[in-house]
This record gives sequence, C-alpha cells and structure tokens, in this order.
Amino acid sequence: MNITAKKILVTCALPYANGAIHLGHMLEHIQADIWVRYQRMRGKQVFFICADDAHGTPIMLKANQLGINPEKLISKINKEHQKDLAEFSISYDNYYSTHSIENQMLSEQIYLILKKNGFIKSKTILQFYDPQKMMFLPDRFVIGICRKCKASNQYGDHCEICGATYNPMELVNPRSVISGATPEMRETKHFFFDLPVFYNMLKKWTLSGILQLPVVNKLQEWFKTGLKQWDITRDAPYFGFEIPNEPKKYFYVWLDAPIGYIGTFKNLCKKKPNIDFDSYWNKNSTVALYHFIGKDITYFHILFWPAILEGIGYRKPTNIFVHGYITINGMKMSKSKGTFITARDYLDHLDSDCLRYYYATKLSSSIDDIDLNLKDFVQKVNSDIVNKIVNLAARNAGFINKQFNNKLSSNIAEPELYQKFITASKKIGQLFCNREYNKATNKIILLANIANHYIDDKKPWIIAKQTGCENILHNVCSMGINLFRIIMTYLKPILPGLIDKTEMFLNISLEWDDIKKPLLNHEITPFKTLFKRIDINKISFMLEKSNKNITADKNN
Ligand code: NOT
Ligand code: ZN
Repeated sequence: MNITAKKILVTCALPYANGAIHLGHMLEHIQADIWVRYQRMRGKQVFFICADDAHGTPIMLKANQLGINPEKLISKINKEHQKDLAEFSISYDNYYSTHSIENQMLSEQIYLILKKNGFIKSKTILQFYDPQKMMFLPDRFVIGICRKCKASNQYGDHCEICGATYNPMELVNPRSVISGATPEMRETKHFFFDLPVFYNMLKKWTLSGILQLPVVNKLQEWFKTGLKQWDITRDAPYFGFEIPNEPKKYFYVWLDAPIGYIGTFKNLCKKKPNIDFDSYWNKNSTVALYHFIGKDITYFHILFWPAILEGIGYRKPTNIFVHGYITINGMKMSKSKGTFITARDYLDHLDSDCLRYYYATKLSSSIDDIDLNLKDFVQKVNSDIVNKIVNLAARNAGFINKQFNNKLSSNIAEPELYQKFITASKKIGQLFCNREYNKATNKIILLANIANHYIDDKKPWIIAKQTGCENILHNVCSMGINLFRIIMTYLKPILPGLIDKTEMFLNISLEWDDIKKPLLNHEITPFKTLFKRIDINKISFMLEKSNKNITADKNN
C-alpha cells in the first residue's frame, strides 16, 4: 500500500458507553495506534480520533436499572474509557462522545440534507410494543419460541439453534425481555434511508480493489441478496437525538454513531482552530480517511456509511481496515467461561506494552481471529523483549558506562552489518504500512538475533579482561548499542513505554530517518532496567480478579 496523502484521519469503532473496555476492544485500538504512530514517524500529519457510542436502548435501560439518568452513566463510562485507553498509550488526538452538541447538529443537518435530496422515505410499520413498560421493543428485546424447530428463548429475528431467520412477529409466544409481558402489535411511522438508490455507486466503490478480499466476498453476497431501505427511526422513550420536526421520534443509534466520527473531528477543530474542517470532508478532499473496525460492523461501514456520505455530498473513506475477534486461550471471550478480561483488570497487573507487543506479533491484514494464549504471551514477551532486545543493551551498556565514561566510540566497527540493519528499514516500513505487524516483528526479532550473535561472537566480557584491548572493547560495545538503537527505532510504533525509557538511556529521540547515521562519540546515560520480565503469577492474579469482577457484576 502506498499512501500519497500527507494528511490522514484515522478512527476506531466507537465503544458503547454501557460497559468497560476489554481486551477485545484493545486489539483494535492497539492495531490502529501502531499504524498511526508509524505514519507519524514517517512524517504524515495524522489525526486519530474516537468517541463513546452513547445512545440506544441498552444504555437507556442500564441507566434505568442503576437508577441514574443516562447522561450520568455515559459521562462516568467516558472517563473510565479514556483512562483505560490512555494507559494503553493509545494516542488519540480527541476521544469524545456521540452525545455531544456537535454530533446533534451534524446529525440533524445530515438528515435534513438527505431528506431534501429525496433519500428519506417514511412508512407506517407494525412493531412489538410492551404495554407494561409502554415502549416499542427493539427486535432483540423480544424473546419466544422458534416456529421452525420449536426451540425456546430465541431472540428477535433469528434462531440460534436451527439458524432460521424470520420476522420477529413470527415468534411463537413472544414475550418482552424487559417486563416479561406479552407484547402487542402497534403501528408506528418510521423514516427509512433509501439505501437501494446507492446500489451502483456502492458496487463501483466497494469493488474498486481497495477492500480486503474476504470483505469483498461478503459484499458480493449482500449485493446478491439486494439492498433494503434502512430504518433509522426509534420511538420514545429512547436515549438519543430527536428527529427534527418529528416529536417523539429519535434517530436510531446506528445513524448518529458514524456521524460521531465527524462530530468528534469537529470538536477537535474547536480545540485546534488551525485545522480546516471542510478540507477533510468535502467531496474532493485530498486527506486520506481510514476507519479501523471489527468484522461484525462491516455492513454499517461499507454500505450505510459511504451511502450517507455520498447522499450529502461528502467525501467517502479512503479505506476501511477490518480485523477479526480475539479468543483467549482458544475460547471466545465470555463472562461465564471466565475469559472476559477488562482493560482495567489487565492494567492492574501487567504492563500495557506487553499486550501491545503480543498483539503486534499476531496482527496482520487478515480478518481471521487472533488467539491470546496467556502462556504463550508470557513466554513471547519474556523471550523477545527481555532476553533478546533489552538484554542486547544490558550486555553492552555497562562497559560503555563504566570504562568509557558513557561515551560511544568514534567509528562504527562493522559498517556492513550496520548497513544490513538499515537496509531492512524499507521492508519493515512497508509491513507496518500494510498492517502486517506479525511479519514486521518477525523481521525485527531476526535482527535482534543477529545483533546478539555478533556480541556472542565478540565476547566483550572476555575482551574486557585482556590488557591493551580497550579500543576493541569500545568498538564492539558501541556497535551493540548502535544496533540496539536501530531495533528500538523499528519498534517505536509498538512499545511507547519502553521507548520513553530507551530514549532516556540513549539520550536521543528515536526517529526513523535518523538511523542512517550511526551514533558516534555520543554520550549515553547510565543503564537502568528498561523492562521487567512478566511473572507468570500475575496472570493468575489477573484472572482471579476478573472473575471476581464478573461475579460482582452479576450480583448487581
Ligand atoms: N458502538 C459500535 C460497536 O459495535 C460501533 C460504532 C462505530 C461507529 O461497538 N459507527 N459506525 N458506522
Ligand atoms: Zn429454530
């Protein structure tokens, strides 16, 4: 992939504001953050934004349950989310909320433009209504018996047991999940976004060769089934934005969520007045726009979202980067199986760089799921970061600190070896850019192996005992430190915590374009431990804690 744009806007999917950030979310934020940090290192101007997805029935009900208003709930959760993401070093320029004045104004404007352009249709539909709770029920709040296989407790519009899909009204013995009452059928007027009108545009845009192959295959299926008009309305009571001139009708959360990308950007522009908002969103924008998302929300991002943008005359995304889910020790993240680990549970026990590194060794541009095997995680971090990388510095730093007054030698001992490390930068750079972090980390670890072999071979600890060999010792150890510096520069997008310490130790800032020139006659600082080995017990403590939290959650 070759990015010619100088300015880039990057988003992650907006986490719902009704629960904690967990290690599944973190896969995406880490994937995107590594990419963003890499692009920034290569001189691109990147804005990286995200927000909480604050609207919808589940958030409203959760607030009801807790006896607080939804605003209070989402503001509490927003603080927690921001803290978690910051402690994972996710370098957002703005982390906002879809429940904002900017988003409300944009959602209203966008709806009115779509309406004016003839892309909003209204229809009277029949929907389940909970007479006890006095509210219309979203599909997944109706439960009943599958009419095909007779399985009980099936939600909404499909059966988990036999796989049948149907209209929720076809459920036998339907009940409201909220009150248990038998729902009634009621008429209500809803507004629809006329997606089928955009069929040709979407086909052309999605099949232009930018998207990942499995995504394209899925799209072909959707095109074959045909596009349907999309219901963007929810009836009161609902936590969201009221539709202009339509009292008691609200925008469906999935309408204002993607607009939240724009709203969050707008809010960033208020904080940084020299950003030109229009140049990011107008039809001919030269800024690149990338959305990182999980595969479950492909439909929204690849069909609805570009169609809305087209419908209002805005630019479309440059690309959408889709990733798979995570499993933990081979199992789906699940509260009942004790494999649901929140970001907070992790951060209370482990260093965020470790997870960033482990995910990087597994991430690629594929949409396959990724397994976080906790044993492998400990082993890999300890073996790669501690034994191979940090140890490379430790093996050489002592001599430089003590015998050479912290100063590196004035020439490079092995120019060819040095050059070999520099030549790798092109390939490693491409791999970062193409989101092939697993291959990038592999290459970097190969370099670390080579550097360690060099030191094994030269044996500075033996040279140090020989009289008259100070020069050789100085050159060898300086070479070791120089190779360490290149390796750390390549790892900079992945390991912000370790990089801070490394930059202090090396007494420079690690920059991609600087490594061509070796560090000569340069003064480093006294070596201190840069990274701690993971203690395997921490994993059990973390799992115990997350199980406790899950049980507490259930009892609430
Ligand atoms: N809150 C949603 C989710 O699945 C993601 C919304 C992303 C924003 O967690 N919108 N779009 N399109
Ligand atoms: Zn069934």
